[in-house]
Amino acid sequence: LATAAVAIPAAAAPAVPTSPDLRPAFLLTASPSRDSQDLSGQWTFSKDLYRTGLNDINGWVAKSRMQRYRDLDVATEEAKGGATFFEFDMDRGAQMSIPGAWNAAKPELRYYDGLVWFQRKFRAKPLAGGRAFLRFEAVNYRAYVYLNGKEIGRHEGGFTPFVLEVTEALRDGDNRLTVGVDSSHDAQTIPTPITDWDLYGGITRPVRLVYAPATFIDDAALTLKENGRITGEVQLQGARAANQAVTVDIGGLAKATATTDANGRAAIDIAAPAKLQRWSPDSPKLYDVRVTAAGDTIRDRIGFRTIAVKGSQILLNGKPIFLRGISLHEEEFGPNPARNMTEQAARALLTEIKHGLHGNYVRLSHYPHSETTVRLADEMGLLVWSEIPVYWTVDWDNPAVLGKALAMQAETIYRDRNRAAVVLWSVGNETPVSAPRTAFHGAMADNVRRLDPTRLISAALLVERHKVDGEDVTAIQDPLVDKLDVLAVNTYAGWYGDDPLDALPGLKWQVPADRPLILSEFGADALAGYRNDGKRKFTEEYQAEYYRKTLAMAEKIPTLRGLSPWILKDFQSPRREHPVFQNGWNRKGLMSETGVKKEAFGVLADYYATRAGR
Ligand code: GCB
Repeated sequence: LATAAVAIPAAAAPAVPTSPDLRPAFLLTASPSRDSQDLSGQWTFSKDLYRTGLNDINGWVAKSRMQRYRDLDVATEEAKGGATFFEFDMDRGAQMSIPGAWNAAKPELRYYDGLVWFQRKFRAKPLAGGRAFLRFEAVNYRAYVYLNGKEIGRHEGGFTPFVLEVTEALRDGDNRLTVGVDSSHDAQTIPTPITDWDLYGGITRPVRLVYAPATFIDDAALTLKENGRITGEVQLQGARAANQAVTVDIGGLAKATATTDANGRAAIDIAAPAKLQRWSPDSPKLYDVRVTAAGDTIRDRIGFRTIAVKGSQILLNGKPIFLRGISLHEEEFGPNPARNMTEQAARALLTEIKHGLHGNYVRLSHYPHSETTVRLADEMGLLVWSEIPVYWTVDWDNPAVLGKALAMQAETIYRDRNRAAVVLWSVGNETPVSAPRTAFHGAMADNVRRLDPTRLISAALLVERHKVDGEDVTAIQDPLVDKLDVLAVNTYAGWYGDDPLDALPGLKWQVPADRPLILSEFGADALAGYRNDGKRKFTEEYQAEYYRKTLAMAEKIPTLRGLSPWILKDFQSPRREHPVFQNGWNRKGLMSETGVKKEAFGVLADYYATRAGR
């Protein structure tokens, strides 16, 4: 086929802001191995639709009556009598279980979108001469954090961790932690308010109080290189961080030593031990890694593997691999999900992929999923596509928004770069081609390449249909392909398009011959249990037939190296309001929200069972 004559706008020079490594002030990536206190449990909360706790129209008297973060025992103050009064009391507020989204917690908060204050009291026993930090795994979307009445810090971005030092503010004994959580999105947030998933405001992932010595190991990262060496870095923080001896022990098989530089950073570079077992989905071997420096020790469990692209092949540990996957939203099974990814909830989802579908891969869409999920993928053996929610559109022309995207990307990479399971960083989903958008994604891709040159870069692109020499052709017309290692497209012919299902296997595709391609999405809605002869949309039969025909179409694409159809289970979305079939649920799941398998589940499982043998 000749190349279709379509004008492609050239990418403008990207305006890349800020420091090259975008490392957050503190990472505490191995915090589960440290002395720490889990602050999960019952928190009190107070709605604040008019944001009176942050500011008030006049900013004076009413402000102090309404500031939820004051370190104040309201009942005691009231008992004194007198003129003073308050219009909040966090101590006597209603309670909610944290982590979790408020939308599922209380019926009156189902569609609440705005500011909510949360409070948790706890007792602490700080280490003499040591430091203390709060590590939030995720707050959706903005967080305003106060400890004992003092502002500790803020964070924007709903799916990435942040660490705030509280050494000064923390009391030996009783403490009052207050967090204002603002779920509202606008044209300058990532994502914007326009998506196809639910809001889920709240402190959606665990919060820990983490203790560390005055000088401590903030982070240690290791990777197996194709040249057979294990390289990485160890970062110390604190007054004695420079010039320290560092030891890295890899499961007793190998030991590396190094010395930190003036910035507290030590480079690791050793030959991989001969006995090192490579991590793969079939054999997800993880090693206990122990890092010691300046009297501090951290532990992590790390797998070692290589991932590369050669021509149109994806090579895992040097061998071609086909990605048998599915897309996943962060929604546990059940009629009223709260985004509470306990290990049990994550395991249930990943087990359906690994053992139900015979998969070896999961697309964690459309934002970084919980640390629990990614660690489980490492342990269970599922390759991971990771993405940040640069979804449909964001404000492409705005350097501040690009700055947010790069920071989110960096927070994700620093969080997950020890996870062997993660092989693909995606820089966007279905973003319509334009020069500013391509420049934005280009800057993101360059950022990823700089921060993590060991993994592959992709993006879920849109396809175009054209007439070429009178023939109907599906093609990728997107200048962003130049920045990507693996091409990926979302295709919905047979669902959103007018093509009859029987036409799908005959559709012609025109894609670059020298690059691997993944169908990052395809899918069709079906209401579990709605059945007929298969000619009607929303029936299980239609969805199953759609899968058969789309798989037949996919088989004919010579560079196809993976699939992650849309999606494992039905998920909540305010876009989906058909009163019979949807009722607020996107029904493209292969399973219902409660886990009932639809006919198409079996179609994909059978296909992957045969694919696994090829
Ligand atoms: C897409 C989006 C995904 C939607 C899906 C749909 O292309 O990437 O977020 O949920 O289509 O169901 O339309």
